[in-house]
Amino acid sequence: MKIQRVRAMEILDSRGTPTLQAEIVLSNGVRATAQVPSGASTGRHEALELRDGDPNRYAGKGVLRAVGNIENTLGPAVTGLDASGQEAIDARLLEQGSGMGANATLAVSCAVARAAAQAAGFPLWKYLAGSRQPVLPVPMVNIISGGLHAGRNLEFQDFLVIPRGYPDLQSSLEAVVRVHRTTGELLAKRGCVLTGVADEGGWGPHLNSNEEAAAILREAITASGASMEIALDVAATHFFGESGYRMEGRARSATEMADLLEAWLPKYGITSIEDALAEDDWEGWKVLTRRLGSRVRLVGDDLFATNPERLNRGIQEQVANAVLVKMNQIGTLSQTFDVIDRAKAVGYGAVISARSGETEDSFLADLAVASGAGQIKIGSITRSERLAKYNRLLEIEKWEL
Ligand code: 2PG
Ligand code: MG
Repeated sequence: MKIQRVRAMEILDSRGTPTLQAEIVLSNGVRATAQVPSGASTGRHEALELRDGDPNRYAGKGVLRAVGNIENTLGPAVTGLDASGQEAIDARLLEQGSGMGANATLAVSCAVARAAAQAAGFPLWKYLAGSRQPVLPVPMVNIISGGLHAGRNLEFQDFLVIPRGYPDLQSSLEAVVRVHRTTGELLAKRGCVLTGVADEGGWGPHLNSNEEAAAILREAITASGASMEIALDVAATHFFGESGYRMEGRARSATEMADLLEAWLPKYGITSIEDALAEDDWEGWKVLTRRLGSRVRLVGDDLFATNPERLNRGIQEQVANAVLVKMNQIGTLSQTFDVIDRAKAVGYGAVISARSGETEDSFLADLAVASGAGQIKIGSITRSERLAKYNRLLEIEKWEL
């Protein structure tokens, strides 16, 4: 089926910030759209997210130039191509230059895949999987937020839970919701005023220390009788400066960060730590991986930026042991699969991840299942931009797998 028409529009994400929706129409009349997410704690090595920079609209964050790039350049470049040739289409999108914006290329790339799946009569995950073995992913769910997602109330960005030992996603989510509720109750008992939610739907309390958040989370897991591991996204890039890792009133070295986290592993049952160190602290990461890599999943987000070259460097230098996968950090579906497949081939973990600014698009859920990555990070279990993905996973579990 050939691509007949491509168009795009500016929509709003979960923070009320502009983002893109693209639509593909195929020659047989099949029509599909895709919406792209946007981060707040973005890494320096992410692909370009093109914004207008016009201070009179959305403080410069409009995406009308990206809309124009889709309608005037990317769309015409792929019109007439066979929609099932994802790699050729993605290559054609990239040929138009990085100035097009990864948000623009990704919107087209995902909309094409969705249209092709529909034309083939397959659920999206089945179409995307190809010869890969699909796996329903285990969620890594945000319960307490800090960092750039919650007004810097804590330095660490995410305190998450990973359900373990449940027979299916449905029962896992029921337990996660219990932990979320119980955490809220424990916070309220301590006098935290809980008037809102953080960017990803978790609690965003003011606490005395980062460790207090881990302790409350463990207490909530016990109190709710749930079986959960704890995961952290330290997002250390965002409090790293010339003096080191600046947290709780003083600067720490990479070794001191490793000391602190190492002590927490058994104390709180932590099995996964993302961005424990900053995006360019390769030496620190080597030490950290040597010390903790056999005991805990060390996930690179800002570090790898879903970039095949950075992941390869990590593999060569034995840095981290897992990669966080965010489609908009790289800009096309084919490159995203390259990163996931490469990670899997060398025994690195892959966690398919949403952004803090999300839309109601559930593409991510299908991608996670299709890739066989086994893990997904969507944020918390409130706010519909998150639930769009969880509910899609439930639907795949119940009706499609
Ligand atoms: C992260 C993500 C999602 P952002 O750091 O892992 O939690 O945040 O989209 O703001 O980069
Ligand atoms: Mg992160």
